[in-house]
Order: sequence, then structure tokens, then C-alpha cells
Amino acid sequence: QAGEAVPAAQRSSWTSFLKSIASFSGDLSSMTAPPFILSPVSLTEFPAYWCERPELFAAIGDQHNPEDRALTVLKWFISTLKGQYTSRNESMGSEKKPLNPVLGELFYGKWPDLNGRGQTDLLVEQVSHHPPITAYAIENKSKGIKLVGHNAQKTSFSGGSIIVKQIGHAVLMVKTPSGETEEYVITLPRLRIDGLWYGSPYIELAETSYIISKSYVCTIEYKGKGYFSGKSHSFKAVLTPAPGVSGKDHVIEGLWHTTSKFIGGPRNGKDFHDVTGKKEEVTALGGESGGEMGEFETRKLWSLVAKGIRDGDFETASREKSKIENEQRQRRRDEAAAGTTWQLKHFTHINSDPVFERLSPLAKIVPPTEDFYTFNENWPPTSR
Ligand code: HCR
Repeated sequence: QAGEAVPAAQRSSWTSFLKSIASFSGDLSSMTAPPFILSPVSLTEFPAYWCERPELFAAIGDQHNPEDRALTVLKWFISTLKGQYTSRNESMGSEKKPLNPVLGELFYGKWPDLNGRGQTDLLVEQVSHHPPITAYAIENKSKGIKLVGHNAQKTSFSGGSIIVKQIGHAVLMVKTPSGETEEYVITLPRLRIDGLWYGSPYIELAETSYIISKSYVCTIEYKGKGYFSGKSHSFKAVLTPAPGVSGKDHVIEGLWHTTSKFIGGPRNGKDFHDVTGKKEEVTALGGESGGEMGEFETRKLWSLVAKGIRDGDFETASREKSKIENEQRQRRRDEAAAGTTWQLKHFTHINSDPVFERLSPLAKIVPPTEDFYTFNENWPPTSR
């Protein structure tokens, strides 16, 4: 039955929400949705999913040759997908609509040093509000690994599903034993949000994403039910030496939210990844002196809205959300009157990323150029 997971009092607003998304394409995040589908978490917290298994991120820095590093990067990447795309279903029963970050919203965090893996630091900044663009930097200094990226989304509606094209890419930088910095361009899969009719949305990944370094090109294909294995959340990854590089191909197949195996190449038949075990949440940190959270830090900024959503007090949530939005509008008006613009704290926008321009042709990505937000390297403070 339509809307069977929707509270009876919200069925008509769910139907109108679905009608409006069906006739709309662009920025879904700013649309008003019925309370049952709201998440109390802002999109600025999502980059933490990149490091829910910090030891896998750290392991990239321990590899001694390009082939092992490329395989370890792939293993870490696949292991992030479960958190990125299924964790709201696990914790809240379905995919939800996250809080739409304000310009300049910040999130700082860390995963502490355990068992010699080194500390990993996280920094996130909302670098645009319209359209929403979130930039992030994740670094394990002691292992010489840094991930810098940004993401935005373009949404459309097709065959009863929301299709989300992810805009943006990440660059992973790894210090090799010879002291060189090896770079990887990571592109992002397309999402299909299904289950809308029933009021219990969930995500399936689709199409292809890439991980490209000067030594290896990895093509990852995503399928849902009825493809490779007939199961949801299937993927197949082919890792190939870049032109002119000698090495072996590796083929891996499985389910990104559970396990996968090598199905071709020198390790044929061996296990590849397993994310059924424990994950590790980020420890949120305050960015002000003394570890306090500033007014723009996501958990402080949205605290009353988030509490309202968690407590089912949607009147308070909506009143507090309007306060934040009105304050933002006023800020933009003041800036316009003063002839100034908002200054980003940690990132600088560039029209074309030289790393993407250099590496994307190896996977024949079109167009071979993309903008980027470079990280200003002013975090973490040395005392952390
Ligand atoms: C599409 C989405 C906002 C963007 C979220 C992204 C793409 C953000 C970057 C992360 O690395 C990965 C990620 C995971 C989320 O699944 C994805 C969100 C899912 C829903 C949300 C829409 C704006 C809200 C749609 C409203 C529905 C649930 C009715």
C-alpha cells in the first residue's frame, strides 16, 4: 500500500512531497519534507563516513608498492560505502532527509591513535549553500595519507525513483616509502533512491565510479537486484595497470555492504573485503580555543533543531530551523549592502583541478576537467 511506512497524519503531505519532486529537478535539499522523513544530522557530518574504519585508511600508508597500495585504496573505498549509503536505514529505519547546511558550517573531528595506526583528523566546511557543496579534508599525518574532496548533488526523478548524480571528486595523497606523493583521483557513484512510494526510501548505487593513479586504474561497476549476483548492492571492480606500467589485472566481485572476493587475477578465489564487523564513529571536536564549539559548528548550530526532531517536537524544530535560515538571509543582505562576500575558512575554490586533469584521461572521463576546493593546510592545530 502507498505510504504504508508513513504515519497516517503525514500521508497527504508525503504524497504532495512526492508530487513536487516528480516535477522538479535540481536541489532537493531545500524542499520542505514531512517530519517523519527528517534526519537530525547535517550533511556536513557525512564526510566522516570516509573513515569509519580508520585502520583501513591507515593501512594504505603501510604498503610498499603501487599494486598493493592500489588494492588497499580500493579495499578502504569499498568499505566506506556501507556507512555512506546504508547507515541511515540501519540507525533510523530508512533513508532520511539530512539537514541542509548553511554557508560556512563546520565540522571537526578525529579518530584517535590506536594500535599504532596513528591519529586521523577530519575537517569539513560547507563551501556553498546554493547549490549545497561540502568540502572536506581527512588526514593521517603519521602515515602520510590525506584525502581532500568536495561533493554536491544533482537530483532528478525517473520511474518512481530519485536519481542523484554526485558532483565533485576526491583526491587521495599518499607519501610512498621513496618520499614521493602518489595521487589518486576518486570519483563517486550515481544513487537511485527507491522505496519512495511506501515511505521507506533506501539507496541503490548505479553506473560506474573510478579510482585513478598514474600506476593503476580501477573501474567499479555498481548493480542492484537482478544483475551480476542477482543481489542488491552488488559491485564488480577491475583494477588494471595504467598504460605503460607492467603488472597484473585484478577482478573483484561481491556486495559492497558485506563481503567480496577476488574473481580473477593472481589472488583469484581469495577474500577481498568484509564490512560486517565493527565501525568506529568519529569523535567530534570543538574548533575554538579550549576545544569549545563555535556558533557555526554543526552540532552547536543545529542543536535545538536536532533535539526537536529527535524528540518528535517538530514545532520547535521548525521554529529553530527558520531562525537559522532567517539569520542566514540577513547575513547575505548585509554582505550585499557592504559589497563583501563570505570568506571560506579552510578551502580555496579553483576552476580546474590539475590532478584531475592529469589522471582522468587514463579512465577516459569526459569532460577531463573539474573544479576543486584546495585545502589551506591550516588544520589541525599542532597541539592536537
Ligand atoms: C541524496 C541525499 C543527500 C546527499 C547524500 C550523499 C550523496 C552526500 C555525500 C556522502 O558522501 C554520501 C551521501 C549519502 C546519502 O545517501 C545522500 C543523501 C540521501 C538522501 C539525500 C536527499 C537530499 C534527500 C532526499 C529525501 C528523500 C529521502 C525523500
